[in-house]
Formats: sequence, structure tokens, C-alpha cells
Amino acid sequence: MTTGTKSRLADLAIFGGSAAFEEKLHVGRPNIGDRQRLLERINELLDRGWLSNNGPYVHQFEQRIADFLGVKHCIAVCNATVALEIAIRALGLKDEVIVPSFTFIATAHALQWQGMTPVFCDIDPRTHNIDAACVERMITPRTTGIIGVHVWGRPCDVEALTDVAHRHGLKLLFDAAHAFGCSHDGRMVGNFGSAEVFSFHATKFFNTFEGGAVVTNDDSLAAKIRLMKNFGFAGYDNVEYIGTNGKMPEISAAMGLTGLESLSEFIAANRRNYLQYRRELDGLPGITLTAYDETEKCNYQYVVVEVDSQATGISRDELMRVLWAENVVARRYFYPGCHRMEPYRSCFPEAGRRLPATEALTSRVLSLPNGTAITPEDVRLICEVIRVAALNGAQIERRLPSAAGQCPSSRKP
Ligand code: T4K
Repeated sequence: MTTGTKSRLADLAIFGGSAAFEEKLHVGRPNIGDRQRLLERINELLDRGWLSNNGPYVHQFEQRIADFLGVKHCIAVCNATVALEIAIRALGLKDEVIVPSFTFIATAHALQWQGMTPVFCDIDPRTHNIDAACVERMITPRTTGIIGVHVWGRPCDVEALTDVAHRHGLKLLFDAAHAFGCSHDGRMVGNFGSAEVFSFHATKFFNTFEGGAVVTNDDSLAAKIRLMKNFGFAGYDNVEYIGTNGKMPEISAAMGLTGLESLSEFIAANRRNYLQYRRELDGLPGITLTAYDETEKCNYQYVVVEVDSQATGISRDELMRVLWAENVVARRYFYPGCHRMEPYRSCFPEAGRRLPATEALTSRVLSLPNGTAITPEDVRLICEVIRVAALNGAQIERRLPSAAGQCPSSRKP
């Protein structure tokens, strides 16, 4: 529910106006498909009494994903972090693996958790994705692989990374957590590198409550991953590899099958909102909306603005405070960068020096709400707030008390 319009500084909630929204607007409210169909599926699985361990819904789900992506194998997993851990192990990565620091912490943790060293590499500031030229400079005799992340669903420079990997004999894995339903050069993400990993977490535009998948066109890698996600069991009483419990439960697959039936509606809602954000923020000084390639398939989940504080007079963090006061819970993904979080901050205190583009970007980006829960009216009002803030940036900075200790940190809904 929205409350009124915003055209002057005095209208802003942070200066005493009433909040634009009565309830909090989140960046990642779950998209839920046909609720009735989901409940039917849940009833069916309860009647069947088969809740996990490679049940029929997981089978169907894996087949539908593989068909949708045009990829040979899809292995459904309980979440993308475990999927990354399994893919990393199945590929035989060890010692040093080159990753961007501008990513969700799970990308780095999946390596460190298994005793490997994530070597943080800088990004291309235009794409926010790992820079292949930087990757090449960071290769050492201990490097065994590269993990590219398709940040915001915008595919990495797949060709350049593949070339570097081939020339140096390195494995190439993609963290495609954001990129389900996206394409690169007309091919669906999922077909690149040795394998790719998707996240179907509740906050992703397509979700299975918790969930993820490894997809690959490599038969033997797929077979290995399938065993590894089930403790290494190859039949009763026969364990062939070290493994873990990475199985997706049937209830998650039921959610996934249901969500797949509404996938185009989810994407259409994201795109509608994204295009409206683009129209309404167009021309605002110092506010740049991340662009998507309209010639490719795209899920339009992430609406990300870059704030140039020189041009607007307002910093990204102050803009976020303004939005939070209006109940718009914008997020600073991926501030402050993995290299500034533990254990990496202590292990590599100098890493920031090699990551100038990452350091600059982490202070500029802000993710805005999107998804089926967000209406055109919501977008209009969010943009009004941003407009007032961006056009009066310097004044806001002067009037607001120092941000120190006041940045929103509550994780409560
Ligand atoms: N690689 C990359 C590049 C990733 O971005 C991620 C995850 C992974 C790997 C690992 O994937 P998983 O292992 O999770 O499958 C969220 C998500 O938890 C995380 O999955 C995601 N990336 C990351 C970008 O965002 P937080 O810490 O922001 O979550 P939280 O609890 O603050 O929720 C985000 C927003 O969604 C809030 O605005 C609240 C809202 N929300 C959240 C949940 C869980 C809801 O409205 N309903 C819900 O059920 O990490």
C-alpha cells in the first residue's frame, strides 16, 4: 500500500514526511506460481510417501530444466552453495582458484570451505563481471581453475575466459546463480565452461524455496556429481566417491515444477518493472541503471543503479537511508566485496590494492525491489523518491547527520 507522492525534500520520510509505503518493500520477494497446483503437487507427494532421495518430482524437474536450457545434464541440488562445492570438488580443483570479489560470499566460501584459496580478481567496471585480462595476470603455478560469475544475469565474457582457461590448462566453472533463463550469443547460460551452477533460492526470480542445480554437457562429470550429491552412493551399500548430502527434496522440486509453468509471467513482470524504472530514472544526474542486452534472453531480476556521488551530491549510502525511511529496503549487493569480509580480510589484507574497479563499484551499487510483488505504482513512487533525492543530493547530505553507525543493518522482515 502506497501513501501519496513525493516532490519536495519535506515529503521525504527521513525529513518527517510519511513513509511512501506502509509495509516494507523487499528486493527479493518470492515469486510463487499457481498456488493451487503447488498444493496439489504437495498432496500428491505426501500421498506417495516419497519425500526425498531422487523422487519422481526431482526427476521431472531435472528433465524440464535440461530441456529448457538445451543442456545434456541437470543435477538438482539442495542449494547453490552446496552445488558449487560439489562442482568444485568433482572438477578436481585445488590450491588456487581465481574468482571475482564482486560476488555473493558463497562463491568464495565454496572454495575456502574445502581448503582451497580463492584468489580475488578485479572486474570490468562496464559489465561488473570478472575481467579476463586480470585473470590472466593472476595465474600462478598453483592455479587450477577459474570461477566466473554472471553477475545480475549478465553473462561473463565467456569466450575470453574460455581462451585463458584453455591456454593455461585451467578448469572453468561458472556461478550462474543469477542467470537462470538468460542467454549469451543465443545460447542459454548453462552451456558454458565445464559446468554451471544455478541458485533457486527463495529470493531468486525462480525458486524452489531453497535449491540449486549443476548443469553440464560432460557425461562423466555429470555422473560424478550425481554420486557426490548422494554421499557417493552408486546403489545400496556401494560408495564410490567421497560425497555429501546435496539432494533436493521433493517439496522443492514440486515448487520448481510449478514455478516453471509461470516462468514467462515472472520474467514479464520483472521486465515491465525494469523498463519502467529505466523510463522514470532516465536523465537523473548521477543515477545510472544497469543495462541488459535486449537481443538476448534475460530474466530482468536485478534492478541495479550506480550512484555517482559527485554528480548527484548524495552518496549511495545516504540514498539507501532515504529509501529505507520510505520502507524501500534497497540492498548494497555486493558491498563491501568478499575480500573485505572474513576470513579473507585477515588472510589478504592487501587484496584491495589489486581490485580498484571492485572497490569503486561496491561503493556505488544499489539493488532496487523487483518481482511479481512489485506493481507499476510501487515503481513510480520508488522513482519519485530517488528523483527528489538525486536532484537535492547536496542539501540532503548537509541535513542528514553523519551516516556512521546509522546505516540500516536490520535483517528482520
Ligand atoms: N552465488 C551467487 C552469485 C549468489 O548470489 C548466491 C546467492 C549464491 C551463489 C548462493 O546461492 P544459494 O546457496 O543461496 O542458493 C540473498 C540470498 O539468500 C542469496 O541466495 C543470494 N545469492 C543473495 C544475492 O541474496 P541476503 O543475505 O540478501 O538474503 P535476505 O534474507 O536478506 O533476503 C533478501 C531479500 O529477500 C530481502 O529483501 C528479504 C526478502 N525475502 C527473503 C526471503 C528468504 C523474502 O521476501 N522472502 C524470503 O523468503 O542473501
